[in-house]
Amino acid sequence: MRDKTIQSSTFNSSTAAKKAIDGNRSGMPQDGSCAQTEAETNPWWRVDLLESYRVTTVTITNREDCCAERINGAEIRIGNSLENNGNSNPRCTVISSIPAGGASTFQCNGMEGRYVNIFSRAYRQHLTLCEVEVNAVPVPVGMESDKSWKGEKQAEADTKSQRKQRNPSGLGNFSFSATGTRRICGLSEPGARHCVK
Ligand SMILES: [Ca+2]
Repeated sequence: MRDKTIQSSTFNSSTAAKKAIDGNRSGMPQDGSCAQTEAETNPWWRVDLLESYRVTTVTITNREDCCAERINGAEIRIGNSLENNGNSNPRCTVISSIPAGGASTFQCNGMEGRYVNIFSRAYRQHLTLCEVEVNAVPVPVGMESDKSWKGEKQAEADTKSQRKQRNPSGLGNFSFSATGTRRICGLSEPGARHCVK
């Protein structure tokens, strides 16, 4: 899956945000495979899926060496908005706890969004994520429910363009015969009377 990650701050050079999607579930930060923020208030981490998906599950691997309880109360948020860095998007769940070094899977039931955030309400604390795995399926063309992350007009243009690509006959306004040479006009197409039958 294509992706981009960012976090509210980075503890040191071996704890970059991308370490949470490096495919390594090691829970030991010294292995260099965990993302970790500075100790701060409301630390967060985000992955950009680059387009909107329906997220089925999010699996998070917690750190193993210590401090497993720091993940408690963190929220998984999914949506298309970058308001408040994406942390105001709809909430999938509040994490009660994840065992030290363990991986827990949270059901998000097809919540739609381009951004998946892990948002902690902690006070002056590190957010450490050793692996975050997002399972998602593409949103069917023309079914996007929230286009607020880009201009409405652009979204509308995109949708029309995609619809045209996937279904050249559009909404039944016109179509082409099997040979591609004969245009058949539908009732609702403006100027239909000019079509060649
Ligand atoms: Ca990792």
